[in-house]
Amino acid sequence: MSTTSERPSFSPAAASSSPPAPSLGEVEAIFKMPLLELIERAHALHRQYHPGGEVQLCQLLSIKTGGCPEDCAYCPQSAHYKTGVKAEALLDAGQVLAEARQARDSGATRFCMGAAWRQAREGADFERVLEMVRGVADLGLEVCCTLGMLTASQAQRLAEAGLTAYNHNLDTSPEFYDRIISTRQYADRLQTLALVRDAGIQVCCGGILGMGESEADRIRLLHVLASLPQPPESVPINALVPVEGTPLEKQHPVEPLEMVRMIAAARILMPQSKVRLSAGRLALSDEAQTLCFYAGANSIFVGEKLLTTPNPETDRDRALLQRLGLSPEPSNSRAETQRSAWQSGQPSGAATGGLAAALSAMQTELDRLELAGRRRKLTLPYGIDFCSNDYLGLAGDESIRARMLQWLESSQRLGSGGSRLVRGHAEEFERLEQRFAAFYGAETALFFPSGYAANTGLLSAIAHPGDVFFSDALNHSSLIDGMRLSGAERRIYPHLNLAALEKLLEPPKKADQYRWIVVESLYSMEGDRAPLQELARLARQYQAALIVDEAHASGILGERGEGACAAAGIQDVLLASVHPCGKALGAAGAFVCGPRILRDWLINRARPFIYSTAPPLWLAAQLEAALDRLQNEGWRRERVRALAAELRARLRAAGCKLADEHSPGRDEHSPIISVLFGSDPAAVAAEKMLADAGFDCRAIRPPSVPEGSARLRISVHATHTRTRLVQLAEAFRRLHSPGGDPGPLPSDL
Ligand code: SAM
Ligand code: DTB
Ligand code: SF4
Repeated sequence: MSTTSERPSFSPAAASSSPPAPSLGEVEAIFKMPLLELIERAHALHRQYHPGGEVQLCQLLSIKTGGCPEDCAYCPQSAHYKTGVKAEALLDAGQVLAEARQARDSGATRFCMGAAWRQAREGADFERVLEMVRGVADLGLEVCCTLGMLTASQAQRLAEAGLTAYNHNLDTSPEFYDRIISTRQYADRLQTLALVRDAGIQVCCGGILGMGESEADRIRLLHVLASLPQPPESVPINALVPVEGTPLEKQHPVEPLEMVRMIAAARILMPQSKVRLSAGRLALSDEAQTLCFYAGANSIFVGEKLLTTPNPETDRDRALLQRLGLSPEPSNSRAETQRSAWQSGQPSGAATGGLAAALSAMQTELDRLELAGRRRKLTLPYGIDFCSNDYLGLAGDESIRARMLQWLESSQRLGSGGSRLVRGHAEEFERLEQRFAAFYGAETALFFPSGYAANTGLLSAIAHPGDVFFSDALNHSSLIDGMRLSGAERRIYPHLNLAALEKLLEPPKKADQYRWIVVESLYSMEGDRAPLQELARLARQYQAALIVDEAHASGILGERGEGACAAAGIQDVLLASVHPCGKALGAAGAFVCGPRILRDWLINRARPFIYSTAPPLWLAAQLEAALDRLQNEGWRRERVRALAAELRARLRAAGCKLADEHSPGRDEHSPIISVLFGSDPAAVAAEKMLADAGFDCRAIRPPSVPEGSARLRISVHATHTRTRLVQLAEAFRRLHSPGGDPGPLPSDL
């Protein structure tokens, strides 16, 4: 391996979602830094990316112990060695869930199930594992599994069951691998990791120190991990636990400071990942563990056993964290009560029950969100609006206001007085629905009180357990909630990846199984577009139907602003398109457009429609007036699209990384432009700097967008002036060159 004495030049830019892959030389330079300097740098990044001072507690359970056909030289569970670990059958799901509940009650927020398998085999055992995953997820815990190699469909099924992460370690460098394992290849490992990633499951992948590997092997392992298409969300660093009977039984214990060095380098190279101080803690002093935490470890396994080998006692771990002022990371569910119980050593039952306890649990969780920079607050609008969805500027349009005043003068009723099925119906709605159906090129339309109600109402009404939804990974939460409510199976494919979708599609299993492909025509956070015609081709080929949420396309795309569906020639497979009116139309509510039978079905089955009070009648008047503007003033649409293309170019020139840069559905004229910052604190700081410069441009953070892709989402409006665009781009330029002179803007823009 080449060596270099240069100082490391690689720096994980705070303003990017996934740092560029480092070269091997850069990894080496980081790894070989003087230890104190390395720790100092790792700690600074650790504080920046993980400001809460929290350590996640995970609990392991061996659900299928021993008798493994693989020959991993470190492993007490391999059938090749006599270690005293007996081969056992897969545990009962009930027994596993009881363990998981106990783990949760003692403060763990992640439960990891390990099976001594070369690969997970289809059949009753795999079905039982899926049942365990569903059960553990229902307990509000993060669920991780490590079951050996997987197929694509197994990864998919684990994802659907609610698996958070899959642990599959590379263990060491590709060069050293065959000295440790002969029954499988490094490439097999990488293959499963890719399938896990494709299924939308988080990747947990790390290694073991102390197996006789060289420093170069550790550097190579880190290089491989940091160069995966996306770095693993979770990186376990294990110290070999030498087990009698294994080929590595006589290995010298790893130097504690070598663990610290490995953890610090992992923290620098994968700043957003959880770095887990994993096996081998029994051999580490409290002081060595302290240094590991300082260098960037933010998770440990708790409980008196790992899979088959011993682990420190829970009380010792509790005391150590308390002494260090580190707190166990709570889950985003009800784990708060367990967290305080864990800290105090009390069983969780002591803190349960009653209004005061419930409110106090909520407050503690809110405090945690605050610390992590994720607490959401209501903020009144400020500055120049570059964040609302009022793309055409109709929300405050004078002529619409004048028409509504006229309507109010002549109208007797304001509120609707009841649901549409009970006296809340009105001629105004009937007319409105017919007019909008004609505009959107559909047979009928049904008006819902909001886009959320339309999507949840539609999806939960049309599908049943046994049906299957094929859902783009970046679909809006209202679509996700609707699919969940239906009880149908949900198969998620990576954003706009039709090859992955096609792999998931298969002919229906039974005549009465219905299959729905669910997409947005213009994605709300990325601003890119779904390929509707190709999706329709797949729907035809695999006997599925399409559902398209036109939330951000309505009023913007299409010859007349009717959205993307009408002109796409997909009516033969299109069950419904959804057109919210709170965006380009500047009002509220949403139309579900589709065949007459669908409308009749929704009137009978869509619960948000049936059980909501009908919208106020003045809303119908506002929508009539807004549609007039949309139809008569095509310049608004053209202007938004032209301004959007100009702003994109200016932002790129200002050094911004745009979320849709590599998307196959990129649309230069899309009015939604997301500028990536990666970490939450970086996005929030950028929001504040733009606010100081007079722009209202909000940070969007997980869970609204995937982890590590916090961003500022800009929306372009027909009412923006070019001067404003120039000023906004300039503000971004300053953001990217703090303190320095950003230089003049290119004159050709
Ligand atoms: N069979 C599955 C596999 O190999 O992926 C899952 C179980 S395996 C026990 C999970 C991981 O535990 C291994 O990849 C290895 O990194 C770690 N491990 C196993 N035995 C160990 C030991 N004696 N010391 C340290 N880590 C160990
Ligand atoms: C990981 O990297 N370490 C954990 C977890 N992933 C599954 C397992 C450690 C196992 C140590 C040996 C044993 O207890 O059998
Ligand atoms: Fe089997 Fe996993 Fe142990 Fe290897 S590490 S022997 S695959 S249980």
